[in-house]
Amino acid sequence: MAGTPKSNRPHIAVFGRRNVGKSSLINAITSQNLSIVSDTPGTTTDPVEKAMELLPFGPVVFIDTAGLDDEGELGSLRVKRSRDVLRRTDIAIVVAAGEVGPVEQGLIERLNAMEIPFQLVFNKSDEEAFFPEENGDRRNWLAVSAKTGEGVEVLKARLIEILRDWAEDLPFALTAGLIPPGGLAVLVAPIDSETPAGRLILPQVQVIRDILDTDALCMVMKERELAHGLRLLSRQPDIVITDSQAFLKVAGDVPDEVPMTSFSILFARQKGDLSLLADGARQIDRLQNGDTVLISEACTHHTAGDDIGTVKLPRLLRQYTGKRLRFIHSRGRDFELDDSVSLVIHCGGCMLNRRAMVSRMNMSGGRRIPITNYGMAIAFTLGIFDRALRPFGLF
Ligand SMILES: Nc1nc2c(ncn2[C@@H]2O[C@H](COP(=O)(O)OP(=O)(O)OP(=O)(O)O)[C@@H](O)[C@H]2O)c(=O)[nH]1
Ligand SMILES: [Mg+2]
Repeated sequence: MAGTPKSNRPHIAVFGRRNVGKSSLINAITSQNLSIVSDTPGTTTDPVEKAMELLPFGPVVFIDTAGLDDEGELGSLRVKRSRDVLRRTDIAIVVAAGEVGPVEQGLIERLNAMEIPFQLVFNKSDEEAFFPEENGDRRNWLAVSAKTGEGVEVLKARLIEILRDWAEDLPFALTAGLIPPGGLAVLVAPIDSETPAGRLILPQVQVIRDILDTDALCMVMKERELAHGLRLLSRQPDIVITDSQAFLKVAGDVPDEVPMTSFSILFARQKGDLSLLADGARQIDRLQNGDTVLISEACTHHTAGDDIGTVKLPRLLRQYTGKRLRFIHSRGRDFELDDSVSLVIHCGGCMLNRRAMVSRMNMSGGRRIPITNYGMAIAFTLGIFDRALRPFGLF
């Protein structure tokens, strides 16, 4: 887990037709040979992600994509995968060479509709004359040559400007408003067969880092030591943050006046929209026999016996509702919705950037399908929903 997690880095994706020099341009910007380049159109077939430092800004992820004008059955699959990249794109680079036409126009319209900031780049300026006026407003296009390096420094400076704007819009810290400087948080991290050996999981690490950035203190313990740990303290903690799986035990051990919530609710607040996801959880009460629930997990870790998404959540929901429910699952980047789905339950999304999480919520909203997350669904079915949301003033 070295470096800034990918999900916290802005994602810069490069789009354009085949052979315009998208991969060459990424190599030129990063001064590395990250992507394969060739004069055969269709060299890049799948989106390729690379985490790197874009100095003087800092950590970013570059995404190289396949050409948007690819043809045939395989080609259109590639185009779809490139388009799917838009859902996690924070900043786009649109590359053209030779001419600007409907492909670029369509892309620009889509970027505008999705409110993704972008830079237009006219590549191969060493051999192609800058395109004529009738191709659109050329002032918006930056002429560069990935081959000679002409214009690349200007492009980098422009990207860094856009990145700085992006960083200003960043959502607040995970624990913002919950722990004052000098305050104390107690974190509950169960260790079971699902826990990776030798380390803590990413959400826990991120919350710890966040608390340290607040100049606050934190104590980390397993749920079994919680009651003992609280007795050792000379005062109550400002908040107890637990893994959702230990909710019930923790709610029992923590006095009612002490604020308590879960890691995944913190992520829901930072990456999405807490009240929208809370409304989604309330829809659990409306589920009927035969309804389909989509359980969506952003990471693709292998599933063990007592996996939360495939075993624990379905069990809790069936027990709570007493209904015959159908569960379907999506993993990793795949997130498709159809109208047969009555409720989406998403993981906390610690592996997704905010843009990706928001576009998933928008997709559900567009189809009027309620969406919630693991932590909220668990809290709801265990009857401690109100308590877990109380620290945020929602109850
Ligand atoms: N003259 C010139 N050639 C370039 C420039 N940039 C890229 N090329 C060449 O254009 C060809 C395509 O470059 P790529 O970087 O593979 O293009 P791409 O857009 O990634 O192509 P696909 O992955 O096939 O969609 C290669 O032969 C490059 O060497 C440039 O600025 N000037
Ligand atoms: Mg390529």
